[in-house]
Amino acid sequence: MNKEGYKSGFVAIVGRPNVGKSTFLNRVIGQKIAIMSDKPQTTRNKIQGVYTTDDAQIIFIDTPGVHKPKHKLGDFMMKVALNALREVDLILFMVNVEEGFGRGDAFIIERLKEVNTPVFLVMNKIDKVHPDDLLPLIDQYKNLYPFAEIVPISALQGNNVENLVLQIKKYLPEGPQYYPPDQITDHPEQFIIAELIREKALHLTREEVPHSIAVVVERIERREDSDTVYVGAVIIVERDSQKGIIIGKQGRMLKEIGQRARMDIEALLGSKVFLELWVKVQKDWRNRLAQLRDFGFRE
Ligand code: GDP
Ligand code: MG
Ligand code: K
Repeated sequence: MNKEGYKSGFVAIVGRPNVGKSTFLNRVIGQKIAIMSDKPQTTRNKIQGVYTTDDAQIIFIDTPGVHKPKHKLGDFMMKVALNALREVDLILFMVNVEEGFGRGDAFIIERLKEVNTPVFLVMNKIDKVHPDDLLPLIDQYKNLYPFAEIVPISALQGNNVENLVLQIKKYLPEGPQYYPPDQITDHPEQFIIAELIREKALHLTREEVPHSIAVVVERIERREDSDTVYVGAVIIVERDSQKGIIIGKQGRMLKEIGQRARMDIEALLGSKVFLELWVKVQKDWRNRLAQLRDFGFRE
């Protein structure tokens, strides 16, 4: 599923509460996500939505710790959040033009200064203000941070949202479709499961394969007719020789990786697991996936 010229990448949306982040995601991706994003925030960065078209896949990520910490986990979360911000392809910093600049914004901008990732200023709720009032606000924000793009939108009414998506695509690198097109949100355990499998693969092959091998969990399904959870995952390597090592003689290595990973996943999910593993060769994945690996579970 790795088409020539296909673009894909990770985009973090940050912004004070009520600026319209969920509304924007719903507008871009569809109804289902609202349910996801209403879940209480965890320390982990989580995928809020996956937008897939014929030419691009945008994976939107929530980074809770960017916002002013409210509890003891604050420092920890901030560290996780900053790491995530470093590794995404693009950050959307969303503000509410009706409210103007606030202290929460200043806090976020300080975090943005600590990373090199390009940042868009997304000025939301333009339906609430007169266009003349927008320009001074743009100037004010421009002075605070060198935004890669400044895009005014109305997430609620949809004004300029399509254009924003176009701009986002321009900033994404060429890459694979990480998620199946029908996948809208992520399963929270997905990355941990991927890492468990990767860990077993590295360990059992005595690190004969590089650390940059990646695991993408494509499916987690709780089947209604049994208490077994079905997990389908792909181990992605860069070379045929690595594929051979992972699969092993008569598939023995892959089987062993699967068995050991399954036990860990069962402990994690608290239920029986049927784990299906594939191995896929995908050239030039190293850079992208070395980064991907770190989402959500590290630190
Ligand atoms: P979040 O906390 O950043 O996720 O913000 P929400 O998406 O939950 O939006 C907060 C409120 O702002 C909701 O009542 C939305 O309907 C409203 N809202 C979001 N975007 C817009 C917009 O473009 N225009 C107007 N007028 N209201 C908006
Ligand atoms: Mg929200
Ligand atoms: K930056």
